[in-house]
Amino acid sequence: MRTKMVFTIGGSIKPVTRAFSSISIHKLTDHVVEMRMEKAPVNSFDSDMLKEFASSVKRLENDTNVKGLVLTSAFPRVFSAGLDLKELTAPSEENFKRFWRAVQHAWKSYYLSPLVTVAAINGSSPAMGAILALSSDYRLMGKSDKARFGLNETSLGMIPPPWLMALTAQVIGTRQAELHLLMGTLCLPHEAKAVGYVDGVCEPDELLATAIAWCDKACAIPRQARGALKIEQRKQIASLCDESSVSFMSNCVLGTEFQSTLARVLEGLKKKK
Ligand code: CO8
Repeated sequence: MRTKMVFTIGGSIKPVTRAFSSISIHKLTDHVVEMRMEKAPVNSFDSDMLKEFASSVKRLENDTNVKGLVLTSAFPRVFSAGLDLKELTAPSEENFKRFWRAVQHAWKSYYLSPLVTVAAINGSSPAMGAILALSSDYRLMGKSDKARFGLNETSLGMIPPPWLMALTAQVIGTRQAELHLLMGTLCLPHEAKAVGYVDGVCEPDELLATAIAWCDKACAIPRQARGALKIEQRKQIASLCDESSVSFMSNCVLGTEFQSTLARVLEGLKKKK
């Protein structure tokens, strides 16, 4: 257990003791907070991180002073490496389904949040990392010749669930979604901008300030109208993310193609050392 200082928007500081802690909240402006992912080394999402992510969003929604959040990473080269690959390695069906329900819950909490959400992508952001960015109201990526952004699920042997196919098509258009999901493309920042994955690319030292400025502007739109519009635009895609999607993913992830591809991916990550 470690104690962590959590800053609330009202300026008060609450010490919170948790068994795990992968996310911290920092006040940025009167109505905007930074939600910083800080699970070393690469912000991979295991069950605990998923739970903490969803509960952090909920806590911010319950704070009447907070209107918007900027999602960031504490690590300079990685925004998020996506789901924790260890959670996907030969799980029992029961454990996998429990994990996937947590994935879906965390995603829906963020995708349907009435808060203004902006992703400030300061490094590589494959798979679930990209999904969180695509689920934000606005996304900005820092210039880099090393960072990659994209949906590489198929190259891992994972079939993107129907709600992810729909989300991708909604953001980048049907034809581009077909191409990039099929190829599992990982894009450099300027390529991600050209595809429409991100709304803007800026110098790394301007990333946070640019994200805050956009978030502040969106927070000035009347809250009820803004929130209702967002739900209307998103509820159909969110409705695809249900128990049938859990079974769909269970068939894929427990299958031999995914498990043998994953073993090669893990081997490749080890060999990098
Ligand atoms: N899970 C667990 N551990 C990971 C992951 C991961 N996703 N990614 C990296 N690591 C580990 C590495 O094994 C390494 O561990 P160790 O230090 O013990 O050897 C450590 O993190 C550091 O990794 P790197 O040395 O590779 O760090 P780099 O900064 O050089 O590179 C990258 C960072 C680019 C993120 C790179 O690690 C990478 O490409 N990782 C794999 C990313 C990936 O393919 N993720 C897919 C996850 S599956 C997923 O998210 C599917 C979502 C789909 C569905 C939608 C539902 C919501």
